[in-house]
Amino acid sequence: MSSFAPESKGSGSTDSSGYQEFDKADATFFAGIGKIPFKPDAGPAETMVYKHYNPTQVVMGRTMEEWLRFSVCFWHTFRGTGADPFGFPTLIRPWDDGSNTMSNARRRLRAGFEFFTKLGVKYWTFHDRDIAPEGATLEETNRNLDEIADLALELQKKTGVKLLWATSNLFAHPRYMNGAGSNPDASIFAYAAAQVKKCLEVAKRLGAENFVFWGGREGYHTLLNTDILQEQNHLANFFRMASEYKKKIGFTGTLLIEPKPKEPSKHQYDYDAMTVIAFLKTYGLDKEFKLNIEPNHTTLAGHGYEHDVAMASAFGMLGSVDSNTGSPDLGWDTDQFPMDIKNSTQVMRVVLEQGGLAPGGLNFDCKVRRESTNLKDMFISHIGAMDSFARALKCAAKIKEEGVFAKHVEERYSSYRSGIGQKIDQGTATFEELEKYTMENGEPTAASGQQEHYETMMNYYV
Ligand code: XUL
Ligand code: CO
Repeated sequence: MSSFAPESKGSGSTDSSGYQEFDKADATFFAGIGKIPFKPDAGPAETMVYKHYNPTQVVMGRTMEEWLRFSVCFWHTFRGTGADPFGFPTLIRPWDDGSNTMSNARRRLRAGFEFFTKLGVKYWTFHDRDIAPEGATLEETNRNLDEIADLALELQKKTGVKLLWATSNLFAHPRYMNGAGSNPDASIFAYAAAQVKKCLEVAKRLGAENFVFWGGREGYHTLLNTDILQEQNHLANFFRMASEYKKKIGFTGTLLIEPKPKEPSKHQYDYDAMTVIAFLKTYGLDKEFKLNIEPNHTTLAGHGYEHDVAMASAFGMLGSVDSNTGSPDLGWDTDQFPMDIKNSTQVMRVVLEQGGLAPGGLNFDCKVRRESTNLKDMFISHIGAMDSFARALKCAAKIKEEGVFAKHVEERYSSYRSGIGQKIDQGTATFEELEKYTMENGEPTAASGQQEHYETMMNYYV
């Protein structure tokens, strides 16, 4: 069984036998598993039910489904094999023969839509190369993508599942080893542009609500061979052209950039939320793009879990969230399912505060552990994460409704509501005035930050 290899060429090899039963249009991929029910009184070991996520339950004026906008990602859940640098695939799916053929791609897609439907999520996401194999030429690759997009459209219509976002894989193929939009070779820049052009067209056809750019190899390993200013100028031109083409074809989805500080590049240009916001503002692109924040990337950048979500939102730039988590005791992108309710409550506090995520959502850019080999584990992982976020939504709503945090934070900044503070806040104070104020008023009294008081309040809610 070969592993997921987006770079492997050709779609002409013949499928191995034994998979024909899954080729039928009405094939069942998850036999014995029905639609996951809401069962609030379920016991601890009943993990194939929702105990908190009740899509129609109204919280602060909207249904849970409207607030949470869950999405399943195709790459981890239907292309992940569990292979790692030390071992072979462990996640062998009965419908997947491991080949990079079109019939295997169709089987995976049908399995995907059965999974989304049984799980009860309304959205999915994909990279162009996850769903359709690369051909020997760009023309053949585009034909493959079109053919699979036809099937995706049919399955979307049949199930009502919608596309949260699409993205181009500009990092797996060897041609992109030195980057795509920041590549030192213009012909590779051109190839990447052609790939994104096609993917934008497919995204439009499938009604994608957003389009994501993750700068997989947009960065450098050594400054000895890199012109960092030229590379970022080129990258900005790449984004400008994408935004122009989006408008030209009438694609209305939001363009999103997903920050990540490292992996695979030693340093990536889209390091974290503030770096991306500064980049977009520097190049005059901040009205055309928003951010897709992935908390595992945030923690890799050395920040707290919810830092980038809060930072992007504070600047009106939070578009969507790749809701996953790292392992706090490991230093890499483990893409685990988010099960920590305190973390997800912090995210949902920001989401409530900004009035929702739409047209973005909570996309599970997560993979089951390579040891979680049952088909049921695919469900349990998503159910557990969805329940965490449903609980988080309820906690965040209670925090907002009771307003205790808001009141305490407001008090902390109350000196800015009148007098000299108000002048600072409004930007009308001067250094001379502040010197005079300080001389007249003497040494100020520093107030306690009361971190433990706030942490204890948080524990009351979670
Ligand atoms: C990689 C990652 C990507 C993006 C989409 O770390 O998060 O899967 O979400 O390219
Ligand atoms: Co991601």
